[in-house]
Amino acid sequence: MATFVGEKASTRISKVWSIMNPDMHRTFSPDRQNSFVICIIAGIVATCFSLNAAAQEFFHHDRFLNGELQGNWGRQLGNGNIDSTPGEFVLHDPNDVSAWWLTRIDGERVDRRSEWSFRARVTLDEIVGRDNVFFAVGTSLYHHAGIRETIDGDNFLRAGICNGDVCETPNIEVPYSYLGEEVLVQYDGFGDEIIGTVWKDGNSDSQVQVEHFFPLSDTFPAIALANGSATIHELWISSEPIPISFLSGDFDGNGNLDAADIDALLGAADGQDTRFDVTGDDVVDMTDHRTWVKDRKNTWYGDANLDGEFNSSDLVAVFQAGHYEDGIAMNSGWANGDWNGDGYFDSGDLVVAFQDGGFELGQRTRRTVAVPEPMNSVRLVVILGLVALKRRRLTRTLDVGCQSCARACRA
Ligand SMILES: [Ca+2]
Ligand SMILES: [Ca+2]
Ligand SMILES: [Ca+2]
Ligand SMILES: [Ca+2]
Repeated sequence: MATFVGEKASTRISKVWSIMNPDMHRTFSPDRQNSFVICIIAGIVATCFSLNAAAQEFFHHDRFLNGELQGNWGRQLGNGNIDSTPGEFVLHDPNDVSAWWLTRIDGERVDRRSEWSFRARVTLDEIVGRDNVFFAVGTSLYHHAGIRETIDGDNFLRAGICNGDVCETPNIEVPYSYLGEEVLVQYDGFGDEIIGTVWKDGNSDSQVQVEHFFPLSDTFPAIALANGSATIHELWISSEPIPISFLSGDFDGNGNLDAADIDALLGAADGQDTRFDVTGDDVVDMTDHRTWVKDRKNTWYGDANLDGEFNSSDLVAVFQAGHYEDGIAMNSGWANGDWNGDGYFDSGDLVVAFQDGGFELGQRTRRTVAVPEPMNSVRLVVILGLVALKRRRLTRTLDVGCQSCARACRA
């Protein structure tokens, strides 16, 4: 069998082989050389795939709906225990500190990384052992962000690095108690910086943040608890920064419930990314879409500009955007008329919007009563008739037409 390595290379490989296999160097045949080269190439390919896999984004979100963490906390430090029930993941360590490292998720190995973003919605339940209880999220090398409450009622947030009992970390006071109160704690370790944040859901005034500069090492995500018990209600672990928002449903964390958020939710529908599960049933579907519109944003179908009202301005905006029956697949979002979430703007969206009954009713309140169906139908027929005229100065016609329609319907 012909070899496909040159003589010099063959000599070098023989030397490497003899170093690796001292008992076999005398029987190093050309076939073995080929096998060895194939192994090296296979190794390089495997390494490339491995590096590629390591480069992929990691994201995990868990609400413990089945009473368990969706994964395996592969290693534990300390003698604390986990006592979870559906929807809650309870950590308990009465006398010392315990840490749990996430090394596998659903049977898949978690790659070590230096950069992690980690959030927990947590309640510190009680101080048991010493004069304080401490809960932290971070990594198994003890880069962390943690909250601590003392028995005297002093409350602290810290972010940094601990090595054994020695911690290098800023520790700042937080002006509210954690005990019995649900808070969100976030660890962001990126570059050489660790940022810790704590806040109460929906309350931007409650945010406290601290940062610490320290070189980060490759390691696993981890959670830790000392001297008491804590309930984790929800966990997010990501290799990309998790945007902090005080609004539920503000998926991009820009501080507004906007069209980008509802379009992102729609993009995630029927998928596994439960970041977009606003109803909390671990499924992302059109119920989440509706809940976002009606409960989170508290508005009407048809409110294209999301100012809280559905009126002629919205219709003018969507027809100006020019997506109405444009025949282009899946190019429409909320702002340009796709209100039923099928990716198109067509009469189906107008039907959904007018059936919702908010046209020219102003801001929706929780007690707003939808307009009786016959009146909506009249409006819808008028609007669809106007749409049929769309090629003749459509937007101006619509603006005038919608106002006329509303006057007619009120009369
Ligand atoms: Ca947003
Ligand atoms: Ca859902
Ligand atoms: Ca509007
Ligand atoms: Ca649509």
